Amino acid sequence: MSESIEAGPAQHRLFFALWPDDALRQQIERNTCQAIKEAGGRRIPAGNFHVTLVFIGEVPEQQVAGVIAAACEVRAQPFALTLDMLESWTGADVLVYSGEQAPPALGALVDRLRISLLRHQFKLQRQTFKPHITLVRRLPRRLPKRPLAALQWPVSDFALVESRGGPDGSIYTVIGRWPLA
Ligand code: 2AM
Repeated sequence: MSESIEAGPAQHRLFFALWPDDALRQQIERNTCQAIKEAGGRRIPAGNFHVTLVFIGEVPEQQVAGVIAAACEVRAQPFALTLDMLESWTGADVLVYSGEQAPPALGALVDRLRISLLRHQFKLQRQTFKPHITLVRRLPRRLPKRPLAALQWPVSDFALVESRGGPDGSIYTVIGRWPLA
């Protein structure tokens, strides 16, 4: 058997996300650093903070263009996202910075991304969407839900991101960004 058959086609682990700029990342760090210290577990580096919109999963190399085409067809309005709660989710054992009130335009963006991906023949898991940034994984104990300093995020685009496993956790690479208008 040849090497290429054994290795199989290259796969890319992809997801759509809201990707904060550096100033927002610093603000997220400021708002959450005390809670993260108290929580224990494995902290997510500030450079990896994001809000997942749609998790796509493993995509063969030759189908990545289809994901990009699906993104290009999405039209959605800009919106303001507020994150203002700290919660731990059991099962996933994560600590998250979440928003109680998802703006309708955010729900519409997620729906349109999903519909566009389905039109391009991508199969998606059922996912209940609640906007959040994962702060800590392998949380050692559940913490009571509580309000946190609010982050006001004016969202004007969305991103397609590739995730690869690294020695110290996930390495994310932004493949493309699309404006909301
Ligand atoms: P999370 O932050 O809520 O854990 C990249 O891996 C992103 O996709 C992560 O932010 C993660 O969301 C989400 N993700 C990873 N694996 C997933 C899966 N199997 N199902 C749904 N979302 C997943």
